[in-house]
Amino acid sequence: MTADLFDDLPGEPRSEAIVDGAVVLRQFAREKAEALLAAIDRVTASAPLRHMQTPGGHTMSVAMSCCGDQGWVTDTRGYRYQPTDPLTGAPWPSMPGVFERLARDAAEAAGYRDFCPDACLINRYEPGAKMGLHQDKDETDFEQPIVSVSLGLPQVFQFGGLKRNERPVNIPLAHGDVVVWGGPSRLRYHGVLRLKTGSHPLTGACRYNLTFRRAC
Ligand code: MD3
Ligand code: FE
Repeated sequence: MTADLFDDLPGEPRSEAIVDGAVVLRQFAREKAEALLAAIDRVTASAPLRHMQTPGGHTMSVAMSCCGDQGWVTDTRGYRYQPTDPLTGAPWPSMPGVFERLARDAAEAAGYRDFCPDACLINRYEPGAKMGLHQDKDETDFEQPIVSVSLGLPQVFQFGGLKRNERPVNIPLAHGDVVVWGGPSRLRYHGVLRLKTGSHPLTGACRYNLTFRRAC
């Protein structure tokens, strides 16, 4: 029981090196959380969150949207980045200033200067939603890091190896945590376990994850 009491304590901002190029910046986004969530609402008002189809014909449990010059999409034709939203045919909403500044600042804090993302994927997990182990390899330049921002309910992140069969390490990610994945960690398999039921004061019964990428 005692452990649960401390689960929700945010703690001080601090940075933890995980392995080879991956850095967790605990609480790096906490003070900007309200502004980030307001910006998510603006983006998803014109590019609605949706459950996309995998090339194998499954419906993803996570709801997704994008902003920036490029957006990541999946359908029965495959995975790819494209400049327009397939749902509306319109260009993806532009990247909010608060997104771009946070992504640059986090990359810099982790030692990656001049990160200039052209895509931000917005993931929304509701209870039961998960993302199986996968690699992010639809981008053109793997020298560019990926920055991820967690908001709302906590969720367990799984960090695997360069081969799918390597046993993953579990890393709990909380509201306000930012992770920068670069160098040799960039192509590691990763995923998130099913979101547990709960309620967060700012997001209610869900977790948002923002991932900033250089797609082209
Ligand atoms: C490690 N999202 O959108 S973020 C994804 O919580 C994705 O929504 C998860 O994996 C989420 O593709 C995890 C952390 C993350 C993102 C990209 C990575 C970790 C990564 C790329 C390489 C290595
Ligand atoms: Fe990923």
